[in-house]
Amino acid sequence: MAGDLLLRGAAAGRPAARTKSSPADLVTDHDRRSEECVVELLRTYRPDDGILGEEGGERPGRSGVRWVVDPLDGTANFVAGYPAFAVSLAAERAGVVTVGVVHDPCRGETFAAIRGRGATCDGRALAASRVDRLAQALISTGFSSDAEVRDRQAACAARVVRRVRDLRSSGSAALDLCWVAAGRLDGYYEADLRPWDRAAGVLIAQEAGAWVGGAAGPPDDALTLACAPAVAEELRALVGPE
Ligand code: 2AM
Ligand code: CA
Repeated sequence: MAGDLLLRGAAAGRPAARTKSSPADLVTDHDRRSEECVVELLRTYRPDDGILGEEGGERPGRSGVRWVVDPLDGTANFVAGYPAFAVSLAAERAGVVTVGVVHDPCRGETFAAIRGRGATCDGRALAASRVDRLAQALISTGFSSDAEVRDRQAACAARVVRRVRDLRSSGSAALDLCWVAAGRLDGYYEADLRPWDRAAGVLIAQEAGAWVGGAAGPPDDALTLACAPAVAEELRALVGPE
């Protein structure tokens, strides 16, 4: 339902956008309306769960389950009509993500994972890439809306692009992580993400057999990395903290 709302919004022409923390950090009425749609459904089917939404903040619950919601991941793409945006939902218990769902309304694909039970796209099991050489790897990354962080990311991307088959940037962290899960990408890394950008996609990539990690241990706001296991050490050395 939230995906249909976004698809109709994109088809209706260039949606009006306001800036948040920087000129590159955008929000539209559709971000808010998509979140309202997701929250209404969660309130109906899971009334006792808490919700953390990118647009609406924290809504406490009492069941011990909290949903982490990005109602529109890839807002800059959505505004431009570039077909790479998604709705991302993750359920966590005691801070551990147990369920992740990412819906891509443009391709009509829904990625899902339950911890310990694998990852699927529209019900079909997913398997991450087994590529074993960075020189053969198609890697994706994304850029922060913060100009100073971007400078560091551009320098890092210059190092990476010399070593890999090619470098992409979709503008949707959630979709990039799902495409690692599907083996369409051999790896993805990005600095400066927030929990709602990565929560569902990280579980989906992990459950599909990708290596996932961050600057020190699990993915965190400083670094999210998901890739074919055999290239993880080399890629992490290239994009991780110096
Ligand atoms: P968004 O579209 O929901 O903002 C692109 O590099 C990725 O980074 C997207 O997933 C985008 O999510 C995210 N992103 C961009 N600016 C961000 C910000 N200020 N805070 C959190 N995530 C951001
Ligand atoms: Ca968003």
